Amino acid sequence: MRDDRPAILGGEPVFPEKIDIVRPTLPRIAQVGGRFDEVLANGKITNHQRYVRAFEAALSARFGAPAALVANGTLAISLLLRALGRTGEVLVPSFTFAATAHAAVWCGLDVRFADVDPETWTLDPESAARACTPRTIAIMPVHVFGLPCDADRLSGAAREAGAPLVFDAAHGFGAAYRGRPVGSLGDAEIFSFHATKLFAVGEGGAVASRRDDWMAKVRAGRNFGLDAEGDCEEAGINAKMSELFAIIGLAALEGFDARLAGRRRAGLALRERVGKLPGITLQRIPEDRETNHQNFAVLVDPDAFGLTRDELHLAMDAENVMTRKYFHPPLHRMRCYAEAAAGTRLPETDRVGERVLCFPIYSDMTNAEVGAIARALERIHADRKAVRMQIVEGGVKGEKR
Ligand code: T4K
Repeated sequence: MRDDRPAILGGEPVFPEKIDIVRPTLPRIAQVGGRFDEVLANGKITNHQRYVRAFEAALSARFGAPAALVANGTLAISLLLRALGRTGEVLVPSFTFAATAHAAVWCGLDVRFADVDPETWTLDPESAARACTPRTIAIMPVHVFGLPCDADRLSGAAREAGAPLVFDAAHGFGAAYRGRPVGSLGDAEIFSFHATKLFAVGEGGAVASRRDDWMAKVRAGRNFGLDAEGDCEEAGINAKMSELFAIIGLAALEGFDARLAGRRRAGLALRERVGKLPGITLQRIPEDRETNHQNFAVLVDPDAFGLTRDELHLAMDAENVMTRKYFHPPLHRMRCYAEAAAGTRLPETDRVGERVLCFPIYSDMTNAEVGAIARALERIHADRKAVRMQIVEGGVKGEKR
């Protein structure tokens, strides 16, 4: 008879070796080797040459808004915020990766946090509107896990506050809101092309905006602030993307729509299998939005599921399935934001942050992989009492993140 006990109780793990939360799909040498060879031979390897310009043109066409490539998503946010040319505070969700707020702090700006919607986990337009002050210089929501924010309602909040709406779209490449591609929403959007992203280049990022004045500043700012005469109106930084990454980006773009379709299949299959378990809640996808399934996240209700999120994380680890608590702790609970968050109450962010757990999702995920992840969860849930006892009494420890 098959031993279907959870691995944490002595059963065989559903995967023989640890599977990563992310498995980037990157172009192979056959697709990029010729161009690599060309730039390595001619030495035109950085400072916005042929392939960075071609990649930028391709992205602009995709977004329906001019794009500027930079070294990573964090610098994309910083350059954009500096281009606004104002001092004050940036309104951000606290349920996001640290870079969203850190980039503002690195520009000498203050951050202020607002709460998320309880079902979509993206910035709640009403909470954002309430949190704005006369010092708000921008509202920066995040398309968290690839689900576009409620852009139209946030746009209303931004108009009322007299502040631009700039999206942290680090997760959002390929997603859409009311038929409009992420990249063309609000006053500007920034992207990350980090290895962990659905559209992965390695390291890289972009700013997309129809505001010519901001884009001119971003373009100068990523190259030390230099103008054509060699003078600098403002002190810039080095945030250039190399030709090698641009070559990878161009090749990655070619197969992207097929990868997005694969990701959607995997996301829907995981939602179908995992979402049925008691105490597991999925991110709600409103009908007017197309997620790109950048991450597969669930909330674990400890009473209804019978285990806490942290206990499930340990039990999945024993199954050789890497899970991550993106984004816990939320930013307003981080030591570096204690002062900025003093007196701020974010009950939905706290609830989501305490319960969220991200599972592996890949663009080339197989049905067998989806099935094994679901089976692990099902059997952990079926044996939840013994699993808890094993963790508590056996002193099981694992990775904290
Ligand atoms: N805004 C938001 C909302 C963001 O999420 C991010 C970044 C940014 C802004 C800033 O964009 P960038 O400046 O990064 O372009 C990752 C990434 O470093 C970070 O880009 C990302 N968000 C954040 C959510 O997660 P870690 O610390 O979780 O990655 P790590 O090294 O623990 O790896 C996680 C998984 O990925 C493992 O399964 C291994 C796999 N992996 C990782 C790397 C680095 C690979 O397969 N290949 C790789 O090269 O941070």
